[in-house]
Amino acid sequence: MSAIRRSAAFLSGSLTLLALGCASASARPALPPVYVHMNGANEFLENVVVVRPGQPVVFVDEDTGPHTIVGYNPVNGKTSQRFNGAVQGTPGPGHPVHTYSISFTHPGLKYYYCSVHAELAMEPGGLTVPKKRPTVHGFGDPMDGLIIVTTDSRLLADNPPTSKQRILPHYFGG
Ligand SMILES: [Cu+2]
Repeated sequence: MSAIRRSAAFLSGSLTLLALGCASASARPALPPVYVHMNGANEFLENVVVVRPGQPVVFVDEDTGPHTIVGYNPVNGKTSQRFNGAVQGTPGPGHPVHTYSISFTHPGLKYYYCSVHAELAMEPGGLTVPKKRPTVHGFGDPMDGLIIVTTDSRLLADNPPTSKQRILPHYFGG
């Protein structure tokens, strides 16, 4: 191949890359949701997940009973008006599941709990944390979780594998 033909081929490749770059900038693909599942253990299965700003977190109720997803501020104990969802239960596999979806504009830590199965209490140090309601069945941990909103790719790579699946067949129940 002559030098001219080589540079022509190179130029053609560069133009293709340039065109692809423009296409991805003008029509950015939607970020896939990150799923958090609830089941009969009265826990959020993926209780820490990491998302980018704007990326949806979808809470999926695979339990027979209802749950809520309520954001709170551990510093002042206040609950969120916007991050405040409720989902109904499902009879089991083959039946539809109910979901609650939310996304966040800014990086930060988004704490939440289920007000059916946990309650907020102030610790001696002054921070507010969820505690398991005494009458609730479970393994002792309160039903709560944390969403980390960030652009840090190392943190984003740490999501549990189950957070990629909308339905986890083996987690129906209770
Ligand atoms: Cu709950």
